[in-house]
Amino acid sequence: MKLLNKWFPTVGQIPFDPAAKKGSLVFRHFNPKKVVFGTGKTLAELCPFAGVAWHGIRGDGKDPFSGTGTRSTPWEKGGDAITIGKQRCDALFEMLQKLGIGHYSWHNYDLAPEGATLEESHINLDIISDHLAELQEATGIGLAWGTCDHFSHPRYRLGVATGVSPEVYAYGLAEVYKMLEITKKLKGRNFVAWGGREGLRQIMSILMRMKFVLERYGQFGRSVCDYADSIGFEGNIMFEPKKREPMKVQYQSDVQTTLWLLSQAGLLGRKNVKLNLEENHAGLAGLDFAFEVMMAIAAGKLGSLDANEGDKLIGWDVDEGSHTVIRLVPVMLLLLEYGFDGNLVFDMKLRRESTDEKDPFWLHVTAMDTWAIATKVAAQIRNDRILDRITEGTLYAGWNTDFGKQVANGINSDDIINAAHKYGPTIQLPSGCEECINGLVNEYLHPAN
Ligand SMILES: [Mn+2]
Repeated sequence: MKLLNKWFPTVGQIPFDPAAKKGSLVFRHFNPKKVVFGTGKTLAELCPFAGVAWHGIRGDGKDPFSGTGTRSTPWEKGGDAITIGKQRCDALFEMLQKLGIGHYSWHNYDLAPEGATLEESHINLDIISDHLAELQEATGIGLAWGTCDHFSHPRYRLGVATGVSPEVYAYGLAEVYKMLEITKKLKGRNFVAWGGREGLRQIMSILMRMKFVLERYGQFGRSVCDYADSIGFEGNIMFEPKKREPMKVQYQSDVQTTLWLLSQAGLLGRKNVKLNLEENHAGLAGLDFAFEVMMAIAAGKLGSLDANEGDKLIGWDVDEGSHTVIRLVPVMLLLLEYGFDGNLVFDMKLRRESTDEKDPFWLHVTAMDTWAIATKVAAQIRNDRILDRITEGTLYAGWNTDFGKQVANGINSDDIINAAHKYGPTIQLPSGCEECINGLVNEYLHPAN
């Protein structure tokens, strides 16, 4: 397979070379072929990474305080809009191929230019997706998921599905229909419905319309799912919680709120309706990523994950690259225990200060190594069943007694009352072991030498 090499001429294929001298741009932990102890699976299988078009190729260093980027993105120059669109695709695939990343994700207008009419936009999407199909064929890189940008254009400033305008509702839905077709054409694994501006800034502006607005949310979601079925799209339709930004409050705030909305919409029972979760979005809701993943798994609705990292000191969605191992260990424990059929999608961007051609590669290499370390640590913890010893052997041991089993199997009110009298108000409890567990995790992260 020929290595694409035009847009990042100073970077070659990134090798796995743990012995390389410090500061080298190499993988030290992500060896895709390595079978992870106790799992029977390779790191590549356990970490199904995907790169993204929006931050990965379109990101130029803008932040919420700047209208001007700081980085040169040469593929944005030198031709008409279609030529530039194709160059964006080429640059994305070159970057992914050099990193050994097997999948990508995109919004409709990340890569294809938006036209002056819907028809023109659709033609552009046809042309660009033909080019993507060729790149997929040439590199073996596949589409993780497609989605629509329903937050950038001014027409979407007051929402789409839950917005004020039936014309905008129709336009946005027609864009989704087209992007579903394109995603199917590119053999995309899944489709994401995030929404972006489905929320509010001013509570008084919606008080009298709340019921109507939430009904439109459900109707829009049903239309997306029905259309996917009608064209034979076999992937999941994944709804994505995010509590705020760009709106002050978004309706799909967190996993449990989104599950409730999907339930109200009559969509929760559909097998291919899932959730797409993101580390930084969990943080904006004041929740741990692992908690959100756990709740989605509990509901049988985990679809895919956006792999990035928020900053607890910054109040907005910073989309930093994953680099803190400890945040990912409990997530990987869940994925190893319950299985995972989605992708780890790098919805992460360079800082505005990072301007070197190599920086996107540092971003991805660091994130991939971080997930690889977390995977190996989680597999070791799981293999040792060390958490089971604490939870089953100590914390929840009472539920293994005859009385525990009797309660868990269902117990009538008379037996409950009799038991409460018998055991009385002073009941022996085990320690919660929090400090012990913290120390134990450190033992796995940093084994004593
Ligand atoms: Mn984000």
